[in-house]
Amino acid sequence: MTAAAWGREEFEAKLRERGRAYHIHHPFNVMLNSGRATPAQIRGWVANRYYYQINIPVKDAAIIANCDEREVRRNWVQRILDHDGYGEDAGGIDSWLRLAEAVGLTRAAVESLAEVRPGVRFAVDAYVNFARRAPWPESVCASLTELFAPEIHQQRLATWPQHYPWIEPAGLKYFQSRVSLARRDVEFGLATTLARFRTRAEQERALEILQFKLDVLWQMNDAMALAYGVTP
Ligand code: AHQ
Repeated sequence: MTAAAWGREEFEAKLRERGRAYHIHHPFNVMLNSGRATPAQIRGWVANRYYYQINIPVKDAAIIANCDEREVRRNWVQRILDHDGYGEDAGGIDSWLRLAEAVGLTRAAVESLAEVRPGVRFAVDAYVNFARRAPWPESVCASLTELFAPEIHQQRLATWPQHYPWIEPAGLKYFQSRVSLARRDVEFGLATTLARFRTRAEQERALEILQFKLDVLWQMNDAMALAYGVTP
């Protein structure tokens, strides 16, 4: 006897419950946002997270390549422009390089990827390769870790200026931009996931996919904690 599908509200609640495994709770991130990080740990985090940032539009392009629905592509293409830039807007990747300069790194050093730890690279590559081969609704579902992203960006904006006065405030522009963009992204991603994962088995699969992406983010923090330490 197959279990009955959850209603929309219950399914959404189950997705949101997974927020307890979001990387906002990882000791490395807690250290960053509680003011205990050294400049070297912050520089390591910025240089490593750059690899994630430059791969987001690659991941999103893979989703579009797998998607045969024009309306979905029309929506999703904005995410690529948000990161790569469009017209006068230099985009989120450029903002991340601005953050790199604000924490005392050079653009060239960060763009060289020389500092990217193997565990970070493998986690990010796992996410991009997942999006390349999975049906596009599964990759939409994987992006739903952004349900929890506005909080982490707001936490940085609320804590970094007083904890890290040595970081040039202009460098925090990326976090500011993501608060509203993450909310916009999630509106479409959540509606699509709730609509496309209908049976109980599909809904359980959606939770598995979200957990995979939560593990990607958690593993990135594990690798950085190993490389740079977690200051108690
Ligand atoms: O800056 C982030 C971003 O643009 C995205 C896109 C989205 C996706 O498609 O998987 N996920 C994501 C995330 C961003 N920032 C992370 C952070 O901690 O700064 C959080 C991350 C996410 O929650 O998945």
